[in-house]
Amino acid sequence: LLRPAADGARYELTSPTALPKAGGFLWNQQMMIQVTCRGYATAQHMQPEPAKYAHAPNLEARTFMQPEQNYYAHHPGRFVYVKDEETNELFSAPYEPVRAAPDRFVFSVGQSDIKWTVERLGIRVEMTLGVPTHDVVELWSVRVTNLSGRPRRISVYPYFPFGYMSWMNLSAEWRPDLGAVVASSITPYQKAEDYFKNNLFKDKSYFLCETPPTSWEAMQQTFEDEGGLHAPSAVLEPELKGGDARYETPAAAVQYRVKLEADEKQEYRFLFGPALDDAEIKDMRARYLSKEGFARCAEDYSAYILKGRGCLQIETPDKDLDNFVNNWLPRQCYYHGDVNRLTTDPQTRNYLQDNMGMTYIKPEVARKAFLIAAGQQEENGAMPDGILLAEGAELKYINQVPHTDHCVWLPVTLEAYLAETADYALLDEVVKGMHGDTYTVFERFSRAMDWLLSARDERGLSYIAQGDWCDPMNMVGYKGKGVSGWLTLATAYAVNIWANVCEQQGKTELATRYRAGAREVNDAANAHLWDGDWFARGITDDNVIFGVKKDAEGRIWLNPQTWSILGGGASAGQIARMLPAVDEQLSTPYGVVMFAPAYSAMREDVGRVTQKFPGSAENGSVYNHAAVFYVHSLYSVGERDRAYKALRQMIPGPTEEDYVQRGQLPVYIPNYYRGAWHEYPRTAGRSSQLFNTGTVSWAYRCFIEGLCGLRGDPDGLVIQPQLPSDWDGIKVTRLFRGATFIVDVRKVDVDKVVVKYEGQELPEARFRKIEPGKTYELTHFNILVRNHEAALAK
Ligand code: CEZ
Repeated sequence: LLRPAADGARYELTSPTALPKAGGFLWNQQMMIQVTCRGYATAQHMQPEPAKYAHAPNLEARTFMQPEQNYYAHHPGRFVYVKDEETNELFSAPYEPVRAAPDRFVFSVGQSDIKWTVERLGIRVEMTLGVPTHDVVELWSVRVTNLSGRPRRISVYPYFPFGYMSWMNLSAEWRPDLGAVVASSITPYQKAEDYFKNNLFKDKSYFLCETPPTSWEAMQQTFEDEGGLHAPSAVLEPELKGGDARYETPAAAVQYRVKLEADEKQEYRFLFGPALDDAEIKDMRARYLSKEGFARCAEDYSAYILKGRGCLQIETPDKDLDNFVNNWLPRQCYYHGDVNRLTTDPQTRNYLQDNMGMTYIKPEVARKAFLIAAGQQEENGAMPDGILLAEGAELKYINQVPHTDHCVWLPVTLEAYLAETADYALLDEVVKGMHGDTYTVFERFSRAMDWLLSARDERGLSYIAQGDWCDPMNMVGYKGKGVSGWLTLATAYAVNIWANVCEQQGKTELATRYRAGAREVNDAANAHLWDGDWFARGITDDNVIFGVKKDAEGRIWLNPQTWSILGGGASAGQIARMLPAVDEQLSTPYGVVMFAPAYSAMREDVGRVTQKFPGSAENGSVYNHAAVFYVHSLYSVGERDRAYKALRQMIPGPTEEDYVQRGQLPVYIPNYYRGAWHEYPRTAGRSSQLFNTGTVSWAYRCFIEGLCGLRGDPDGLVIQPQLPSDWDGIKVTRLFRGATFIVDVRKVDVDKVVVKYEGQELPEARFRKIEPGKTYELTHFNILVRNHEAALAK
C-alpha cells in the first residue's frame, strides 16, 4: 500500500482509494500547491494576499487553510482522460474523475516533485508536477505509453478546470497565438479604491500546451454536458468542438488524437498558472515550456529544496522514523519559515515558532524575524496579535481578536535560536519600533516580560482576554476578569528563560528580579490552580475554575501540565502525580490529546472551542502542537520513554492499519489527528491533512535536543542523548555552528556518561572550542550509558 523509495526521500502509495485524501505539497515563496493522490488540487499564490488561479465551481469563502477539506467531483483538480478510439472505453489519471480501477497505480510524493503512474486498458499514463523556484506556475508533464503489444489509436485529454473565477466577469478561449486556453476574469470588488490595487492582479489563468492539440474546449459545461464528469459528452465525440466561454464557467480541455505503435511513447508538457496579461503568458512559455526548460526548472527547484535539508541525519532502529526526520521534517520546517503560512499577517506566536524551526535551517532568516517582530511591539511592551509582513498588510481573521500570550513566545523561541547560534549580539541590536519608540532587542524582551508580569489579576494569575495559545478559547475572559492557567504557568516559563539570558549577559540583578517574578507567578498558580493531581486550565470571568476533577468534560488539559514542568511550576512530587493522570486520561493510540473528555456542547464561559466537533481541532483532538510541547517538557525531565512514544505517534505509520486510519502519508505532521477515541473510535486518529502547524519546529527541536541530545550552549555542544529504553544505540550526524559532528551513541554497561573524542575521554559531556566557518570533521563520540538518568541527575 505504502512504501518509501529513494532512501525515504519519496513515499509511494499504490492505491487511489485506501487513503483517498492523502496528498503532497510543493511551494515556493510565491505559491503553494497541495494535490491529492486522486488528482484534486488546491493552489494559492501571493499578490501579496493569497489568491487562486483555479477555483471551485461556486463562490468560495475567503479563509485561511482549513483542516479535513472535502473533495467532490467538481473540486479543482488536474486530470487526464484517456479514450480508446476503437472501443470508446475511458479512464482518467490520476484517478478522478472517471474512477476506473487502474491495473497499476503509484502516487509518488517526492520532496521537489509529485508523480503518478497509472495503467489501464494497456496504456500507461505518467504525470509529473513540478513548480519553479520563483515564478507562480505549475509544470506538468504527461507521458503516455502503449503497453498492449499492438498498435493503438487513443485520445488523450488533459482537463484542468478554472472554476468560478469571478461573479463580475469571466470568459475563456483557445488562443492560437499563445498556444493556450486562456481564461480571463476580474477579481470582484466594490470599493473604488480597490480598483487601483486590483489592477495588478493576475486575473488571467492559462493552460499552455507545448504541442498544439488536435482540438480543444474552453467551456466547462460543453465539455461535461449530460455525460457528467465520469464520461463527459465531449470526450465521447470524435473531437472537441473548439468552444469558448462567455460569462460561463471556464475550463481547459484539449485533445491529442494519437496512434501509438507497441511500446511507443508520447510526451506532452503543459504550464498552468495565473498571469497579468498576454505578455506574461508568452514570457512563461519562453521561459519554461520545453524539455530543457522543464529539466532546468526541476534542477533549480531541487537545489532550492535541498537548502532546507536541516542539520540532523539519524540512523536509529526505526527506519521509518529515520526517513521522516532526515527527509521530511526539516522540509516542513523550511516550508513554514519560508512562506509564513502564505499570509501577510501571521499570528505572532506562529511567526516566532515557525522561525524557531528556521533556526535549524537558515538561522539568518530566524534572526531577521526576531528583529521584525520586536519592531512591532506595542508601546506598553505587549506584542500585537499578528506581525505585518507586507506593505499595506492588515490584521485579519483571528488577529482581530485579542489574545494575551504573544509575549511568551519571544524568549521561548529565542532560547532555541541562541542555543543553536550563540548569536548573543542579536540582543544588542537597536530596533526602532513601528510606534516610534527605540530600544535594543534585549530591552524589548525585558519590556515584554514586564508586560506579562503586569497582565495579571489580584491573585497573580494571567488574564486571558479572548484567547491564549488556544485561539478559540474566547469566552473564558471576555468580560475582562477570566484568567488562563496555562498562560500563568507559561509566563513563569518565559520569564525564567529570560532570567537565564539576563544572567548570561551579566545582568545579575535583573536575573534575580525576573526569577523572583517567575516564582511569584508559580506560587499563584499553585495557590489557585492546583487540583490535587494536575493544574486547572483557568478560572472564568464568573470565578469558576475549569479543567478540574469535577468537570465531566474538559476535565484535564495537557498544556498547563506541560508548562508547569517547563517553567518550574510543578515540583517533582507534582510531576509524579500529573504524568500518570495524563497517561490515563489523555493518551490514545494516535497520540496524546489536548484535553479530555471533549466538549459535547457549548460552554458559554469557555467559548467556541467547545463548539467545535468533539475530537476535532482544539476540542480534544491529538492537537500535535500541544502534544509536542508535552514531549519537549518530558525531555526536559529525562522522561525519555514517554517523550519518544508521543513524538513517534505524530508520524503516520508504520503499520498499514495505522496509515489507513490516519489517511495520510508520512511526509508531514498534520495539525491534528482526531481525538475522542472513546466516544468516536471510528474516526479517532484521522488526519486533518493540514500541514500548517507550529508542531514541526518543536518536533525538530525535540529530535535534535531531546532524543539526540545535541544542544548548543554559549561554549559549545552539550551531548546528552535520551534514547528510548529499548534502543541500544543510534548514529547521528549533526551540523552545528559550521562544524559536522558524527556521533555514535551506544548503551554500554557503565554507570556514567562518557564522551570520547579521538579515543580520549572528554572531561564532561560537552564539546568546546568548535572552530566556526570550517567543515570540521569529528568522529566517534562514544556515549556509554547505563543508568542514564542517574548520570544525568549528577
Ligand atoms: O489556528 C491555530 C493557530 O494558528 O490554532 C492554535 C494556535 O496556537 C495557532 O496560533 C491553537 O488554537 O480559529 C480557530 O478556531 C482555528 O482553529 C485556529 O485556531 C487554528 C487553525 O486550525 C489553523 O491551524
